[in-house]
Amino acid sequence: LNSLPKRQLIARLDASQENFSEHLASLLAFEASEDEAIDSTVAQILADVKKRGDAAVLETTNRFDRLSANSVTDLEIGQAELQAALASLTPERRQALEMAAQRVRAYHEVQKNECGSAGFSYTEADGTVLGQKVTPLDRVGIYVPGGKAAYPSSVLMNAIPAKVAGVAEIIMVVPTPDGIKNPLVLAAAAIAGVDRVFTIGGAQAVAALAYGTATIPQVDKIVGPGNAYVAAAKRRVFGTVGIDMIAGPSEILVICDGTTDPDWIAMDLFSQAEHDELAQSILLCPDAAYLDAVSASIEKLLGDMPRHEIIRTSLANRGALIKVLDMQQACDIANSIAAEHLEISTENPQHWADRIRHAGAMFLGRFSSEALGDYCAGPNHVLPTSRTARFSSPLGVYDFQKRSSMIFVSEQGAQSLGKVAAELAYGEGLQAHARSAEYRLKS
Ligand code: HSO
Ligand code: ZN
Repeated sequence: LNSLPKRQLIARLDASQENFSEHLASLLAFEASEDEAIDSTVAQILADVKKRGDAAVLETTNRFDRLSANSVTDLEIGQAELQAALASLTPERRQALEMAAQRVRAYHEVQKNECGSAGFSYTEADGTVLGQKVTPLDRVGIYVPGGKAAYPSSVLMNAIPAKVAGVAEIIMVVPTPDGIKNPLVLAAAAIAGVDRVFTIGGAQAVAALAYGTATIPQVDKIVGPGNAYVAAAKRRVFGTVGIDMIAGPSEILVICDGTTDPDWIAMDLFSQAEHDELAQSILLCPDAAYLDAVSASIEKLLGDMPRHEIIRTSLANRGALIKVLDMQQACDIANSIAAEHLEISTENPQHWADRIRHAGAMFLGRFSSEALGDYCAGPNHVLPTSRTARFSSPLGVYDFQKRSSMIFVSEQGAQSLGKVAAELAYGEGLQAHARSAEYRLKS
């Protein structure tokens, strides 16, 4: 065994290598597995719940989660039980959860005020008034995964912006195999102000929320992460309800100038790698000796991690320490990666942040570890993954709002607009449109 060559823990790349861009491309390649077998199972479950409602939800929950009940009503967790879960926490844990919630709420309150929630309107010279009205969604469903991936912090991150937006009713679903409940998840639901919680999961829960059943009310939008079945179900119900996004594995990209304690950076890379085997951790630095130091830190620290096997797999499959020419090149590469999380661990981080256009969240300076943002800095930890930061944004208050256009045309305005509209309507061959506009013209 000792004679076997020691396997490299994490790939080393140099951005000036000839084939660097191909290397990087294959590192970033992630196929959101659109498994046909999963998709057809999901299609059947959706159709079944749509047709048979509660009965189908009960049967599938019994089959997949070994949770039997006489009615879906029995699968609801009441407010008293949520409060009891909150009361069962140690004071330290409860205080931390409350502090995190309060900071996330404060951030999203500011976001609400800054993101145009008041709508707008303006008046033209002839008295015509045009504008936009912003309203919250009526009812939202939050999917919370079960088992290993049940994150109380994600309950806060999904529910609080909805609450701040003014969503009237929040329904949470959480798979509960064998009926084993996660008290921290329930406590988070209590703190966030979730209205109703059902212990159901998988495609059947997505279906119940999307179509409604006798017991589970139909929602307007479904948010929250889930496994391949949940992702496939969300894709399929999109259009009947809104969905947030289909999240891929977590990613962290660190740009370091080579002067941060290498142990800190190694641990930041671990912090995403420990989420799952497909997570991605990449470091960019102009100093090769510093990359050696981080490598040494990784070797030194990995063994102590309870989740070292997951970390090892994820670093080996999708991790990299990359030597860059200079900080500008690091920023260029960061823009092409468009990572979910970008740490800028340098002097004067704002200088480099100004050069970044694509990242779900930027963590500026040596003290801003991603872990702080995952729990309690305040901004949302639901972020665009798999390079989707090129075109999408963190989950926010705006995801729980919609906009209506407002049009008031004055009598005078109807004269000039009527002529324009009628002319174009005749051009399109639409008589009734033209007449409708012309009726309002003064003869
Ligand atoms: N880093 C995850 C969020 C999370 N981390 C939850 C810990 N708990 C999102 O990419
Ligand atoms: Zn995390």
